[in-house]
Amino acid sequence: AAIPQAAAHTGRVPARSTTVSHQRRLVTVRAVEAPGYESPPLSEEVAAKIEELGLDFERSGLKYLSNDARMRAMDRKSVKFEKTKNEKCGSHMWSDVAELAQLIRDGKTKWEDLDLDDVDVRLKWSGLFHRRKRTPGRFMMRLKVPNGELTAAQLRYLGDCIAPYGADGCADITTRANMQIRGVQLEDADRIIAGLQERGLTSFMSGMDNVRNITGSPIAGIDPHELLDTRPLCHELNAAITANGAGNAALTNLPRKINIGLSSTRDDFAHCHINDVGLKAVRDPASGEVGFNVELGGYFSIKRNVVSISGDTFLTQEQVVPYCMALLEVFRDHGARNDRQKARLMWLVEAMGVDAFREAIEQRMGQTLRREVHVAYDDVWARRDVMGVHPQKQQGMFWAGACVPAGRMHTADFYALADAAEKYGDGTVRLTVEENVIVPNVPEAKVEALLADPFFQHFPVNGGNLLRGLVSCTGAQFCPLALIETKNRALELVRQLEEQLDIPSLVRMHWTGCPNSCGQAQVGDIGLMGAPAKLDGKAVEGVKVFLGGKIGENPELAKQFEAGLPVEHLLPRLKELLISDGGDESSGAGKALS
Ligand code: SRM
Ligand code: SF4
Repeated sequence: AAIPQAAAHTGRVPARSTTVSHQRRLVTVRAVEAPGYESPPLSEEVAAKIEELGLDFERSGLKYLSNDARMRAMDRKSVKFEKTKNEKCGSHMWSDVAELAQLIRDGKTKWEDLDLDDVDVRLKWSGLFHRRKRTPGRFMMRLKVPNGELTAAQLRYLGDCIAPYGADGCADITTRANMQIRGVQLEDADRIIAGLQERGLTSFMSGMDNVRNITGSPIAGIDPHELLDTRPLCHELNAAITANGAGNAALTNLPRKINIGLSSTRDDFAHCHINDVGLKAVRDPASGEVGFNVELGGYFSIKRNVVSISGDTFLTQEQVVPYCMALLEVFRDHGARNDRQKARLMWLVEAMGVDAFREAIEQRMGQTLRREVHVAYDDVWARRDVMGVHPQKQQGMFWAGACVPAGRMHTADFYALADAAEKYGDGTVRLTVEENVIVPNVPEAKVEALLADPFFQHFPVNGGNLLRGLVSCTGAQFCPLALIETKNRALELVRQLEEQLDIPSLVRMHWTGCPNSCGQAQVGDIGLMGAPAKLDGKAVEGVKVFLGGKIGENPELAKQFEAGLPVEHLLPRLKELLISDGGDESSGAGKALS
């Protein structure tokens, strides 16, 4: 079917290289020109509908959509969030947040008196997630950390941001190798955001119907096995999508969230298979060129969990940013807006077919794309564990992967990590999608001292085989959707299991507090998902147990093994699962996992 053409971007806004140039020292990132967009002219039909609904077009999220998408967004059956966006685009919060903060500082209003949709929904466009249910008046602020790379100065700033909130302030490394800070009060938010932007970071476009943090290889640029360094592309893509962190109104009203990940080795550290757009580096056997095969549509949700399918496209490195920008426009203008459970990219790809989807992107790029490249390997590639100390491709240099238990960090941890990165490495760190941290570029002569440093006892480089593989979503401590508490419970169970069992090899245990699966339960060797359960006839916190998730070159989602297991029964059940068939308690990981 012919794809109706919406307004592609015209004109350009000047490059603002601050975000990118601030960000890096070791790798040179090209300054990015953010695309300038024009609002497509209103069709008569759309204008009449806007009038009928009494919407303010200039303020609404309809502005940059195609006329077809505008009609679908205004459909009577369209969902609540589309209505909220039609009334006022979340992009207005990029400036409104300063006004609201000032009004609160001046004592002229309180967060309780502000428009409910602004506080609880639209502020997410600025990265501010009100935790009304768990900690009313406190916000979680989600950043964007392309390729998970942070500098010591940025780490110290994040420590400074949460320090004033005392016991309410903490932070989490996320399953998208990103950072979220907690305890934030609205009256401080504009200043925190300004400080982030001064330091080459942003929180804009990190929630609701926006592109999520772009993930890459956590050992990019230092990995002896990588085909390319994913960092420049992650930074450039992030800069283009977010208009260098300032916010890009034209790409902020997507039908739903969208995840993009880039992998540079057969390890697939970015988990391309569970990203809406997975770009997997390959060397074209014919030309020798290194580019990316595209995978499309992987995602998790309450209703559907699916691994990506081939997008039958090969991209050169230069095509990555234009391809993703065109793909986002196609998603924006053609994705479903009347059912949020059917709005993720996979549904659009399935509805259009892979070839028509590629053609729609080609039309917008104005060029034909090559088809997927087939690469045959005659060996098996075991996904590497990046925790611990490993030699880099640079002679005499090492990286140290350190466990951050359940990804949780406090003010002092930020300062100590920044100090450690400067003392032993080059003053930078990488976050991983397993919620851990890597200190790169440690000269051989400093490795011993690093390992003996008390800080690395707290964030162990040689952590236990369960701790090293632990991933946990936020859970009931802060998340309104959680069915169970996760992080603290997970850590306590890991402590007990590591004390009681001898676990001879890495076990990846993924905890997720509800079926949205932010903690990626289906990816783990063992996945635990918050679910209802009964004990002695009473409703109690429970889990579904998933087993056998495979990651890396030939990924498979874990399968449900058990439902309705009360959390009280978890310790004995996990012990059972971890002890091998014939096993005594020292024989290690096994039975159900093998
Ligand atoms: Fe998520 C919603 C936390 C990664 C699927 N996710 C939420 C919210 C915003 C719910 C809410 O309104 O509070 C959670 C915020 C809790 C909090 O206070 O932290 C939340 N998601 C997270 C994080 C922080 C979990 C973590 O501990 O690391 C991750 C932040 C990533 C980031 O930096 O942007 C996070 N979320 C994921 C992932 C994993 C991934 O991206 O690989 C998934 C599954 C993969 C996917 O999206 O396909 C995921 N989150 C969801 C969903 C289900 C999406 C869907 O299509 O139905 C929701 C609910 C929604 O969007 O309606 C959700
Ligand atoms: Fe919250 Fe559920 Fe996501 Fe955990 S999986 S962070 S409980 S939405």
